[in-house]
Amino acid sequence: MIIITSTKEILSITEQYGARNYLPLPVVLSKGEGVWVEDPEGNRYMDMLSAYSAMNFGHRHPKIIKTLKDQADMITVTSRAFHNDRLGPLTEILAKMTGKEKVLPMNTGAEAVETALKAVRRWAYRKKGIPANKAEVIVCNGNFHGRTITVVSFSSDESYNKDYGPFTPGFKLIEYGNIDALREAITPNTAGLLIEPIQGEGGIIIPPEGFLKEAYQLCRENNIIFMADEIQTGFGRTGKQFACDWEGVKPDIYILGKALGGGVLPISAITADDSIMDVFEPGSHGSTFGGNPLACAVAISAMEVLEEEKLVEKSLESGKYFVDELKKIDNPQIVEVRGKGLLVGIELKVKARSYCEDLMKLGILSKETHDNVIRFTPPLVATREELDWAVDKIKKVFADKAN
Ligand code: PXG
Repeated sequence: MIIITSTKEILSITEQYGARNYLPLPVVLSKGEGVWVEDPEGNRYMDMLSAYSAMNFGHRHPKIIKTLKDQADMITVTSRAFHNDRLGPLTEILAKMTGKEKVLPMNTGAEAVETALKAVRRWAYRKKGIPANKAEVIVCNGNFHGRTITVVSFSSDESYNKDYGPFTPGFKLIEYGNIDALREAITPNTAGLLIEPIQGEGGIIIPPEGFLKEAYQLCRENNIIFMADEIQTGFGRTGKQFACDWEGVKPDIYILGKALGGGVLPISAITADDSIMDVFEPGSHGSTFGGNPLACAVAISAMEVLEEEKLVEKSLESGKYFVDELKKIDNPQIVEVRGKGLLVGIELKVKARSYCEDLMKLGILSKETHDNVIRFTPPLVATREELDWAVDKIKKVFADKAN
């Protein structure tokens, strides 16, 4: 194996052979521990992106890594042709956590979204009585639910779906957070509402207070399945176990991913009651790797860490502190500082990319979202001192930019 050790070499080889579907900041990460990551030259950065919330527990959480290693010494992948001894316990944990009767594991977030959509379509035809192939799902402008053709079929952002047609029909876009738009979009053929309780990729957009509750109520009144995409917002990210908890909403289907894998492996899932989940009979849906014992073991461990380290409460507290500190920054380019828990964005009047580049030079990794929002989503394990360190650098970047 050729070992390449310098940032320069890595950037050049990646540029040469790697597809250009991303535009990463020019930093190579080769080590991580907690909130810190390191490049091949030994420069340290604070990871304030956390792989878009996949790293809620920080890098290489010792308990999760131990579970990973121990499980690797037992059994890793079985397929679903056989049972394994890690899937059952994980389904119990997720069922109890979400208050649902059944759990269906997959791998990536997009697959979990597809799974929820399949469940809703079958439920529409078999339970609600919608005529064949007429089921409609309502989705929101600015949505991000993944990259498959069906999922990008209902994207409102061209960069996600331009020239990928023909698209999957059956989706209706409404304005995010607009209850009247939702009411008007409902027809007898509406089977489900798919929604992010806070839009992450859309620019850390928090819907008006009461919207989720009213939307859920409308779904109840019209026999529509409320699917919450908690892939980015779940597991403490917003200061509650799930972002829907902020409004006391218990979705009919939870869509989970990212942090479920403990920052180690991809694993996703949907949870729902039998009345929905029983539309899947053997053979009707699945995945080779979905529910594999390695990923399940890691997920169990991650869920234990979430509870043992009280990360939900910690996120709420740290998030409040962090947002309050950011709000103290007095800069004419800032439109708004907003967030819940440690899902935080600074909206700017200008493009955010150069701010992220300047932050990187000071040792902070963050990423712009929707051009003009700097996103800060540090691992939930970040300490007060670490957040203070970050706030200091963020203030410095804004001060330097102002000059
Ligand atoms: N739903 C939400 C709310 C997400 O943020 C997905 C679904 C899809 O998850 P997977 O595991 O299929 O990526 C996400 C993912 C990217 C990218 O590079 C994805 C996300 C955020 C930023 C970049 O595709 N979120």
